[in-house]
Amino acid sequence: MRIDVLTLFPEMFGAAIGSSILGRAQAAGLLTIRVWNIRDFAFDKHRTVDDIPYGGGAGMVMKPDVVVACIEHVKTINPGKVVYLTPQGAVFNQTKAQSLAQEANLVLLCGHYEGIDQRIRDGWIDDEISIGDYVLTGGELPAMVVIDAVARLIPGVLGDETSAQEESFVNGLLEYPHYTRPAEFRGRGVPPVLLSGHHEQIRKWRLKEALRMTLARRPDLLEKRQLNAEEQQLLREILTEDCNEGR
Ligand code: 21W
Repeated sequence: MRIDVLTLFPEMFGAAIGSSILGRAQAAGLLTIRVWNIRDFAFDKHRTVDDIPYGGGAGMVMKPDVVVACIEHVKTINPGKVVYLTPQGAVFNQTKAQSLAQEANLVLLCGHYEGIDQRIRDGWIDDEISIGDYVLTGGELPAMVVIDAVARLIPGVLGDETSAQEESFVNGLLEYPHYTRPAEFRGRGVPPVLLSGHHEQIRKWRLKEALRMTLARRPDLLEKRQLNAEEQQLLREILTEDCNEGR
């Protein structure tokens, strides 16, 4: 996959795309990320990228001529969908990450100030994404979030091919608790079943704890998900245990 990022703050991307997993994916030729400075496409000697809003009001708006010059140049190299990161976009989730991971090419546009001129959106943007209901200063961190979530779904990017499929959200449950050595740490043990070597009992315990965690913290996920017979039985056990708790 090739991803081109359009931003006024290209230096923000260094650590995120150069480090460990994404760096290795690029070295392996699985992923190419190129970051463009929108300011390089300005037309005047001051390299102006924004202007005051028509109709008045606070803040500045990114200029359509400059942003479109940047988009059109990048599109000669990367013909992918242009995705604008904006608080007004559809909220990003794992399903959206999976669908973007099917694309061979993506162009991510990061906004700043009050955003971009509406005509850019009307004529040059294919998709708009938010990463959640909180206010940031720009689209750069959201672009990095999208890149990270999408890149790890590309086959070969994670060391362990299966881990991206097996985890939380993919099966619709939160993860079960993890333990490593030592078997006792400051008076706290490890659930004995995990030390037993009984793989079937361990599988059942992990499924039950995943259900318990999801019920406690994300009951909305349980409502969305169909439970099979084993999961229904484990959930009934959890509910009766909780009834008796603190008795
Ligand atoms: C924040 C731009 C707020 C515009 C009232 C009047 C991209 C983002 C962003 C930003 C506004 C994402 C205002 C989650 C985010 C992003 C910068 C609205 C301010 N209020 N996902 N004017 N959260 N944020 N203008 O902030 O560009 S994806």
